[in-house]
Amino acid sequence: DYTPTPDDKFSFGLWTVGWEGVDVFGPASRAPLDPVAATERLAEIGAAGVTFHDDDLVPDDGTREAVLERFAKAVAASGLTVEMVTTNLFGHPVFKEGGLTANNRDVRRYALAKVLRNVDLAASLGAQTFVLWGGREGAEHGGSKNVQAALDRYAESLNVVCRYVREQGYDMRLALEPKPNEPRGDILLPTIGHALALIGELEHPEMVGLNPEVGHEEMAGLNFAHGITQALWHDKLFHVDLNGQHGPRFDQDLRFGAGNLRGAFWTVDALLGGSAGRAYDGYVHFDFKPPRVEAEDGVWESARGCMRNYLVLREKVRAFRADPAVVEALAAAGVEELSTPTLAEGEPLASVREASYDIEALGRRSVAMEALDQLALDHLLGVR
Ligand code: 3MF
Ligand code: MG
Ligand code: MG
Ligand code: MG
Repeated sequence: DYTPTPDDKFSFGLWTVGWEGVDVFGPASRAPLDPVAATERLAEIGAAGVTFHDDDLVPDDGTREAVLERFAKAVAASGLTVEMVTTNLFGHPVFKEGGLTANNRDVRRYALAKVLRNVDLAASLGAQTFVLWGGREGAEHGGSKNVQAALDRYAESLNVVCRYVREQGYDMRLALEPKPNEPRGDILLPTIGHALALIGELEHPEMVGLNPEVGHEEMAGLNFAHGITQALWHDKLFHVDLNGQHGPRFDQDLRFGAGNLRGAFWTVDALLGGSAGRAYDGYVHFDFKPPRVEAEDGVWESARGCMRNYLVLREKVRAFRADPAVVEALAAAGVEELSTPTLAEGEPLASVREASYDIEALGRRSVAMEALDQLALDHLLGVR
């Protein structure tokens, strides 16, 4: 059966099952969910970890301590791990024009202070990953944002946070979460590639990686499996937000497996390392929204569905990779040949430049990729 166990390392944000259904056209359709009750229920349904934004749990004021104490107790009793903490730099109107990259310097300083405060909180709860999603870092108007200065300020803040983590001796890494748009018209660091490039410019690039989200890349029309595979190749897949999305439209946050199911199959394959590549070993984190039409029963149904779909797909991916017909089809498609370097060790350039190539025959060669893909679909459709 597909019953999740703690070894599967599934985790959920409090804001996911706790989403009350507020959208741009209407108010809440569900009652608030007590974070303690949510934590207990997540443990019951088989999750191993829980994550949250400061604002999901505690207001940024003097009532913090008591609320935190009650939550920390509940987490300990449930057996869950607080594996990731993140800071809300997007909800309050103070961040309407950005947080770490707002034009207004006081806003930036408040945002940085809020991040540092929650880095301390994350460390105190044992979280080793701190996610930063800059949903308000961006613009709607062409001339309103000096993008080069904004990137300077983004890097400046990340450098400050990294220095602080080191000074405190925290065992913690930062993970940037790219998103192309929504809520801002255009968000800075819109894709995995943009974020990777910024990380390369930081003082401590080894401390900063990514938390890519399925829907965010697919909103930009990109292939999520390829994106996370490149992140793995750079050793930057520090965390992940799994969910579902139907192509480039508003951010749907469907449960994992809904939306682009074929993409979900290759996403699981990528997380497992594809054909003998580097695999992801972090928490399998879901960032979805139980649809607004559902009542509380539907909330838990969709949370269970995320894990179930992951486990079903994992089984299918493993069966696909182990299928002798697939091994043969991979060979026929020349997939392994790509692992052979283009030049032999020490080979002089003259030997590649002066060789003769039968480009007509090469142009006519079979690549047998439809056959390979059909095997994948047969596995996904359950007929193999
Ligand atoms: C928005 C998101 C965010 C981030 C979160 C950091 C509210 O589309 O995906 O969720 O995931 O802020 O973890
Ligand atoms: Mg999202
Ligand atoms: Mg989303
Ligand atoms: Mg997310």
